[in-house]
Amino acid sequence: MSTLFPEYRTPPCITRHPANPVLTASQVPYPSSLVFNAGVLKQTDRYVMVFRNDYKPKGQPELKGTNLGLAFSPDGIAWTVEPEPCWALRDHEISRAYDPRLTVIENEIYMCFALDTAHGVRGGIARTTDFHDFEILSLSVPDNRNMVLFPEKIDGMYVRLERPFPVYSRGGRELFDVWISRSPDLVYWGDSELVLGVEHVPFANNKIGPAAPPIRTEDGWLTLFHAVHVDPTRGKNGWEDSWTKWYAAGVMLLDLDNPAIVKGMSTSPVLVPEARCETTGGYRNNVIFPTGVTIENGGVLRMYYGAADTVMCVAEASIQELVGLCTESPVPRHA
Ligand code: BMA
Repeated sequence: MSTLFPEYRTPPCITRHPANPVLTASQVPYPSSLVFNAGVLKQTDRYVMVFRNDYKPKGQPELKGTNLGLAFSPDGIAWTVEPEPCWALRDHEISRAYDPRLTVIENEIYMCFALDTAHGVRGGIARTTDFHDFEILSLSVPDNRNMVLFPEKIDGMYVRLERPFPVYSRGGRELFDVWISRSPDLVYWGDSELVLGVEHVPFANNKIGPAAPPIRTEDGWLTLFHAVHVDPTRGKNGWEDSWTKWYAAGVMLLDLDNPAIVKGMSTSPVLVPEARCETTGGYRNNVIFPTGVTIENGGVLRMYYGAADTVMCVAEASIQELVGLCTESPVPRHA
């Protein structure tokens, strides 16, 4: 059980899968130390996962490399990893691509990803048909990441949530929010608006960010986000040198016609680090980082999340119950 925040518990309507963790580095047939933050899609006859794979190059003690791995599953729980990574970007400017999110829009498969470059972190969107060739459609200016695409156009436009990091203008510290942008073609992005400020999330004091692609419900776009709390008195936790942050998942409901409007939000987190693989023995303990969702029979939302930046886990909840948690509208609308 979480000891960091006794006041926050994963609500009873969320069930962790008994098979957790559903994917670990030991299942990967190439160098792999950490397997986490995966985009997931449910196709007609299979589930597809593109996961972040951090590894130590041969003979080196430090984590130095990141690539993206590809796995398939008949049920979304038992995964088989393909023999080779599916994507690795590295040149004089780019050090890695990571944290993929997958969305299908009008039968095309898109992957959002973060790109670490010598000149800052960029958010990218690529199109693929086979999860091997990725055609990059757009890359943001730095610093931006955690992009997720809505699964359909809204008012004729593609829409994404994103998380810029305006350090300079926010007092020189991390204090980051969820934004929305729109595009006619997935290449040119604009019409940007603030969706949710970190100050509107009672369980975050550091930063928040989009998690998995939103799903349409009658009441609005059901949207997961991650929320980060920092307490300088908290001890280091995990085998990374200095990790003290706490990451939980929150849920909100965005207006169907104008998803810049938060119709409601749960005032407590919906997934709190509590299970052993989330709190103990990981690279960065106490991290829940959802990056994929699928819709299952009986109106169930399956949530895929990186746990402790080390393994992939799954939790499920009734979509109706999640919608029911989004009771309060936290954001005063500006004129
Ligand atoms: C974020 C990203 C994620 C990571 C998370 C927790 O800033 O780097 O990839 O899972 O921190 O470490």
